[in-house]
Amino acid sequence: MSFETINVEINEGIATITLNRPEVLNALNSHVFNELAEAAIRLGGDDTVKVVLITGGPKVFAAGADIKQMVEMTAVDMVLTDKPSHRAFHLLENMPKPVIAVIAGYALGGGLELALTADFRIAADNAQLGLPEIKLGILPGAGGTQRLPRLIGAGLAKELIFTGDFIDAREAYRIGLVNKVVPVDELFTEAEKLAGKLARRGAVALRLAKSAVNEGLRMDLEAGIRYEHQCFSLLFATEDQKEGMRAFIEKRTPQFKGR
Ligand code: DAK
Repeated sequence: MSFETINVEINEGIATITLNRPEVLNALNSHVFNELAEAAIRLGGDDTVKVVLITGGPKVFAAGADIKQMVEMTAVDMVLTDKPSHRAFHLLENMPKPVIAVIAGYALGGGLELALTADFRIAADNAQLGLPEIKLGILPGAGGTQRLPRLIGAGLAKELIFTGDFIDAREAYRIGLVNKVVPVDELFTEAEKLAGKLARRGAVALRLAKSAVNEGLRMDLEAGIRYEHQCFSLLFATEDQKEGMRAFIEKRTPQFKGR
């Protein structure tokens, strides 16, 4: 897959999307959002891809949306240009397979909002995370005021949003913003290890488990539990369910086919 502002590589079922605008700390402009959307569509529909990693490389994740592109924009421009970022983030969040944000260095503003669309976040010990938009006279407008409180609770989210302060990886781990912190030189090995583990799970079960959590969060508890039961029941139509349970009984490792 060839893009200009991102690189996409696929290796043994694990796709890695790497942001590639190092000269501006991977700032996200509409071209990046459009390419992320395209990558999400292609990787989401590619059955050979089991897990997707999103990263900015070992130095920086992304320092936010491109301030130089936004500075002279008007409210009307914003109304007309909200589509690329919202579309890309919606497609990434709803990819029917696990997505892991692999964060080194700064993950700020739209960069952190991008990481919030992933299922998990792994951070290097050099990571700095924050939503500094308030210091620019705006607010997080690419999902930050919505996804962050759902992840870490309203009180902690408001603290980050209202102060614009950065937090380090340890603090991000303490408040549940990232799942794991590792030394920077082990970041990609750890991410690949986790991705490899997920790639060996049944793809249909993973897809429905992700859907049950994501869709369930949009429902009341009773509706969520009914939806969970539909997903659960559907899995009994898969070969993977038979294989998983037989393998347990026969004391062997299951070989899932994703069907
Ligand atoms: N945009 C554009 N350029 C950026 C940038 C950014 N967000 N961040 C860094 N750069 C550029 C710098 O301008 C500099 O370029 P030159 O001056 O060399 O040409 C280069 O990257 C290196 O940056 P620094 O020289 O500043 O590097 P430092 O190590 O000194 O500082 C820093 C690193 C990350 C602390 C600093 O660069 C910084 O504070 N950056 C801005 C962080 C920030 O405020 N981020 C939030 C941006 S607002 C929406 C879509 C998206 C969004 C909202 C709505 N819809 C369409 C509805 C999102 C908004 C945002 O993310």
